[in-house]
Amino acid sequence: MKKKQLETYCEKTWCPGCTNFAILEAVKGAVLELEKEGVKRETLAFTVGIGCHAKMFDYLNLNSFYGLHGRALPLAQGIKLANPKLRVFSFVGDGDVYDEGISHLIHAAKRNADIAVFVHDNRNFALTVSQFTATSPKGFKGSSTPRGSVEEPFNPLELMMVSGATFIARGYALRVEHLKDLIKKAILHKGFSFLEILQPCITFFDNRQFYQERIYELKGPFSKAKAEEKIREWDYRNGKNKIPIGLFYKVEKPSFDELVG
Ligand SMILES: Cc1ncc(C[n+]2csc(CCOP(=O)(O)OP(=O)(O)O)c2C)c(N)n1
Repeated sequence: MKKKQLETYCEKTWCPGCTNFAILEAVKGAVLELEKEGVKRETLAFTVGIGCHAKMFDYLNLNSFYGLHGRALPLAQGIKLANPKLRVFSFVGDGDVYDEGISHLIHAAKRNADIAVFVHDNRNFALTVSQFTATSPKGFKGSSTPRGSVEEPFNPLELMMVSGATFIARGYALRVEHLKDLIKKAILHKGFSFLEILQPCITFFDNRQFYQERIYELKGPFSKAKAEEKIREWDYRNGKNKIPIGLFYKVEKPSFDELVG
């Protein structure tokens, strides 16, 4: 398959310079490589929430389903149960999956649903012009918190570890090759794959410099104890610590569709 065949006729309406363009490139690269390795495009399907991230539906020519806000994951799990031969993944936003649809995220991880979740974490509700989310830093100034958010963010990787995710990784939108590898690994993993993608929002929260000064690549996966230590190295609050990216944790366990078979 040629890269062009993964494109659609839709005009791209992301902001100029949006880091979603980089994520889309990484995804296309991953799909092309998977196809070379024998994974046919017909066997891939994805769902999206609502938001800037969700336009992946408009721009990526694969089997797909546009969900409701926060509801991409039940859709993905339904598709997987109906046709277990498919490899199913979801593109979701931080507002989408850490706020509106957080219960679906926790339960999909808990039951080890065989889907991959790609979180475009720009640390705000971007499409609706910048309300704070669960990963916005304290003091974040947006349209719902003009004087600065008073809440501390949480660390979604920590939440995924206690919820039972069997694949936990973090990538950076602007390290496209590295991200492409993580996306491939997440799609190939049998079980619940969680990939948090740190994504500067050029329009509402441009933290490129912050990330670029702190991000470094891990050589994981690690044991559970070591993965937990690495996951806590940066807790989304502390501006001083380095930020590890890569695969933290991976373990094989029966997936939900196998168990209910
Ligand atoms: C139930 C519901 N509430 C609110 C909205 C309005 N809404 C549409 S997009 C959006 C923001 C999406 O933010 P996020 O999930 O972080 O994705 P991003 O746009 O940042 O990629 C909101 C609040 C909606 N569509 N449905």
